[in-house]
Amino acid sequence: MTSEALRRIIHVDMDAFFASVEQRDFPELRGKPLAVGYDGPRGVVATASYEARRFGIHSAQAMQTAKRLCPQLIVVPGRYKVYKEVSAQMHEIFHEYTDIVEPISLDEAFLDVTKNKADILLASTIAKEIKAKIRERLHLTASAGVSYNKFLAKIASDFRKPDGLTVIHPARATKFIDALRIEKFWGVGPRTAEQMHRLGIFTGADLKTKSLSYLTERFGKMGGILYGFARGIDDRPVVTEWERKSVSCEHTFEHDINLEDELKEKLRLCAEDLAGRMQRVDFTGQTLTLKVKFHDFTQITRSVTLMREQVFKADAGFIMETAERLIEAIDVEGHPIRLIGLGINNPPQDIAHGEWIQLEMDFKPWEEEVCE
Ligand code: TTP
Ligand code: MG
Repeated sequence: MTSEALRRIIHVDMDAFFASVEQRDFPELRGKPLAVGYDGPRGVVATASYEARRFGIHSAQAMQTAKRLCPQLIVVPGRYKVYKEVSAQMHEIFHEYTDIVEPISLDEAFLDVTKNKADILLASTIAKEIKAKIRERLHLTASAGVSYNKFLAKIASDFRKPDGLTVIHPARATKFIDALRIEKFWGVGPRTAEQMHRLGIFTGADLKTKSLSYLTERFGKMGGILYGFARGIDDRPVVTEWERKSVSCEHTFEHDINLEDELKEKLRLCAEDLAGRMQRVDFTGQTLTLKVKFHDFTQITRSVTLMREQVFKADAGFIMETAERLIEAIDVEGHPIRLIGLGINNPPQDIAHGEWIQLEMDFKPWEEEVCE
């Protein structure tokens, strides 16, 4: 086992999040099939209560279909402000144990508790405490998964829902993964799964028979990641929100600048610096922000966000081109500049996360590894 076996990672995921908050705040909704979402001709289900899920109702389903499946379905609009507040309260609990918390969505996060503020040895003890605090303080339930990397912790939290706690011990990981259906692997969406099936890959054990070059030739970067997953290897760190949200750099000048050529030259150096940083941490984002601080310490920022699927990559040329357009719109005449900064934020949604598929409840090959 590699040194990553020493890490202790927890994945926490609230149960039927939006629906549970509604049932908590409106007791008349408890025990009833409930969908949160827009109740119009084009409305979709954001989430459904567990009572509604028994009728086959699920997230992203057309609301009209959901109502056909369950005519007594109660539909309420979402209250995002409340969900955000609940999310912040969850994070307060997480931070009682560690500051290495990576939010994946409002109701889901990874925690690295290898070192923790409470000096608790077992991550499962921390997971239990977090679940208890969520119940006591927020009157909600969460499911938690514990393992030595993110891939397995995520699988573990989905293993028993709602209100589950599952531990995948390092010594048992390989056997667990061998039996795991390929659809359940992080990053394998329906299309990739189909392609895998055509290649005779149905389980983790099948995946493990394929070489690294075989997988990367067919699945690119994801192939390499899956090669590791099949062997229980996932060394992605838990990245805090602050680290993940942006990459930036600032240059303060020895003397204030007011010549356009000089300014552009400084901007170019800054763009190169930024691209280098992005490359080092493998970061892309959709928004570029320019910060300009003038000699009198007043400051302005200007941003541009790219359309849907475009991102700023570690490409100094493109960053510079965009930054130049931003700076041209600023009136620098008679306002010497003492600092410029460039930053990229707004990373695109994690594709792998978007393709995540629920683990079926009847999949229980490692009963002895389930500690509740
Ligand atoms: P999930 O954690 O995927 O779902 P959930 O918490 O409702 O249910 P589970 O018990 O299976 O974890 O998503 C969290 C919230 O995000 C969910 O309550 C509503 C919202 N959401 C959407 O708005 N659209 C979607 O397609 C999905 C999947 C979730
Ligand atoms: Mg959830």
